[in-house]
Amino acid sequence: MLYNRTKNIMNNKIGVIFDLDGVIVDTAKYHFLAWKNLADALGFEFTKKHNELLKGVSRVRSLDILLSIGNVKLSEEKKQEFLVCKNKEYLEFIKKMNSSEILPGALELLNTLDALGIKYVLGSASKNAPLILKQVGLFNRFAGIVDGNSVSKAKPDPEVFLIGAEKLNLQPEQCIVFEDAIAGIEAANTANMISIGVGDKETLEKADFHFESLTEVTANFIKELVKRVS
Ligand code: B16
Ligand code: MG
Repeated sequence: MLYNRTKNIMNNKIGVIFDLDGVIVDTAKYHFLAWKNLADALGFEFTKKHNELLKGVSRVRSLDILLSIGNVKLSEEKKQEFLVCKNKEYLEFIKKMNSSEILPGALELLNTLDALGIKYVLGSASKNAPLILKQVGLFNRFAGIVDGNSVSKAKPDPEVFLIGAEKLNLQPEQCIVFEDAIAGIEAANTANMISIGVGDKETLEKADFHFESLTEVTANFIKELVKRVS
């Protein structure tokens, strides 16, 4: 009884928007392998450090960054060809994913939010987000999905998160965003949402709160945020 009351009280006050890559799963390693193959074919080195620049960035923008690293200029037609080719290769890795690839603490946090009656949606730059969520068995857990297909402007533009707030039926100030990329934290801050950085503290210094991993996020922390928003 008390549980249900708490659930109802909290339900409408706050909502959560999760980034996908780097927060729920680590697909960056598969992006890296596919981009590296492309760089190899074009004859230049692409390192894991370079790959950091592509985190949270759209596919098209990622290719531009990659080409600038190799100082390679391509026609629009050739770029389209390479984008299709890279994604095909990336999908080969994605099709082999399963629930063992859910990042530590993610499932527990979703369970905590469910128990508190707090709704959550996805806010990812990836056009493959629905497939990835299906692969790891989380697709049906989210109240909505905003992905690279739903937006016209990529992070750091706040569009992806503002659409997320609409799906949650909440004002931006009532939303909290979990993000691993600088561009995503900037997008959340511009949207006037509570930004929570997951990963390297120095990289995510502009986040309102920071955790090394989702395993550190407690139910009490979420309850405090609910109070703060109220
Ligand atoms: P796709 P996120 C982002 O996912 C990745 O971090 C970024 O590296 C990738 O380029 C982007 O998705 C687009 O992905 O090629 O699958 O459309 O962190 O926003 O969940
Ligand atoms: Mg990310």
